[in-house]
Amino acid sequence: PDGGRVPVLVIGTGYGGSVAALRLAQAGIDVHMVEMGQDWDTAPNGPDGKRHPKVTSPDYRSFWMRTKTKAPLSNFLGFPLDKEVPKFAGILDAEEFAGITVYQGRGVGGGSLVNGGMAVTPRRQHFSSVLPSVNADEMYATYYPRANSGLGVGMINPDWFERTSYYQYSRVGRKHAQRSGFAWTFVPDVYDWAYMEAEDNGTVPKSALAQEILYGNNHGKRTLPKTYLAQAKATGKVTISALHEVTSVTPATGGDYAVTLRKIDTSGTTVATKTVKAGKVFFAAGSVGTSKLLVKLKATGALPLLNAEVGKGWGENGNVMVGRANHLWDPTGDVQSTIPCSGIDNWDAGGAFAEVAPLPTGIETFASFYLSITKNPRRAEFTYNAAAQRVDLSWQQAWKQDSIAMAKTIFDKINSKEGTIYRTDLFGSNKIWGDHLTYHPLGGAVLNKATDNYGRLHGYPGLYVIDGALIPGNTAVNPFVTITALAERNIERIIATDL
Ligand code: FAE
Repeated sequence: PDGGRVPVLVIGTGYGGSVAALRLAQAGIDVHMVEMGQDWDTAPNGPDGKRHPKVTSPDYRSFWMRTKTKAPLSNFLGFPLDKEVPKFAGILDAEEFAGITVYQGRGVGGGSLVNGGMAVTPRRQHFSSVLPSVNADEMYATYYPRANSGLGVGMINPDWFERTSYYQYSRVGRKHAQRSGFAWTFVPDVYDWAYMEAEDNGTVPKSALAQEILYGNNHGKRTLPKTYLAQAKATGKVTISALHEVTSVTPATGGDYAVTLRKIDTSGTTVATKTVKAGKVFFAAGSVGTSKLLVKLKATGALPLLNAEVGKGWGENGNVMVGRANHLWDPTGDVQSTIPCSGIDNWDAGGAFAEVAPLPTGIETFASFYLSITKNPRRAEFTYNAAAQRVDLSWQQAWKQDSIAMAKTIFDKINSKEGTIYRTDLFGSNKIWGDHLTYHPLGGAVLNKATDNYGRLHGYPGLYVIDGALIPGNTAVNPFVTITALAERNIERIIATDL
């Protein structure tokens, strides 16, 4: 509502924003959410007659405002995979900083639209290193269970796992892990496992079993628009404006905040600039989105009282990718489910937790592929570059050497036991390690530093951070369950005391 006033404005519709919107609405408060990406539930189908394309055939729907695709795996068997596309408000942003490309979801539902759905609660003994200022008893008794239930987390049926050809790659991953003495575990996921079995039986349209991931799933995945956001909308108290980007937040009269928005079309052109007053504003634009906004608003004088912690404590959850070349007697399958269901846990001994990941090319590749989460201790900082009028990030690609060393505690051992080698054809020019990217940006407005212990920004009553920016760089496992659980904890306190 241009020129109007809303009691609460939420910037972003990912995990943190969706939790905030639902719980505020249930407490009787009207909430307006703004999202720079599209509402994919109402977007037209593409030339394939579907909402989202396969991972093997990216097109204009796949990337956020790029003229060339930037797939995480840039090459295959020596051939570059990326191609030119028209600039469009696509679903996956490959945001490039000097030392790292940060992949993020764009659209109503944020990262839930593009991610693998792996829904992992960190082991209790690791929690104090993830969020040192948070009471672990409360998290494990109340907020992790609440998050798991709100997200619809489930586990693969182990009998079907042993039978289906779509998880041959995971069974090979298990065999190799166990032969080298590593702990191998099933990993929970928000994908509807009964639906996936029905896909295998041929009774429903295929999604995970039809190479859909990364650029959206047409079926089966319990994304936020099907869980938290569906519930939030059902209250009748939540409205969502898609293709609206927040560009400024600054104090206004009467304790309100003036929020400036840029309405764009799907090619990124500004079609309107709007101003809205809000009683309270929740920053839920994701670790990068929230950090960029806060750093810019502090530096340009819109929110000068934000403290010096804003922009600091950013990490990439130690993400590093690698492929191994198997022997001919260890095929990983020409059909592969896109939803990973297992991992290798060497966190305590080597600082690495490796997902056994799919490589759903449609042909037998004899490759085992892994995304590792490692205990990389490096932290970067966002700063405002006044000359270029943009926010820079100080991460250096060389810092990933720490992550590579930790991942090698698993894969050097497996290679030596199996007599196998690393693949060199996945990331270009004989590169073994995918060390140029992250899927898991975390931090930049760290809990109990840039904010108080519940996400209230210092200096500005009524401004809150409630997303991955609160988490200081690492969750030891995949992050969204922890982001959701922390948001559940913080919003409960904020509703009880601030509203
Ligand atoms: P997020 O979900 O990123 O939502 C932020 C939203 O704010 C986005 O929709 C933005 O478009 C929007 N936004 C940003 N700036 C603005 C602005 N100025 N104005 C308006 N809107 C704005 O934040 N995690 C797991 O736990 N398991 C997985 O299996 C997994 N796989 C992943 C795979 C991929 C390819 C990717 C990219 C991520 C994956 N993740 C996974 C990470 C997970 O999706 C991510 O941690 C969460 O989505 C972060 O949640 P937030 O609420 O912080």
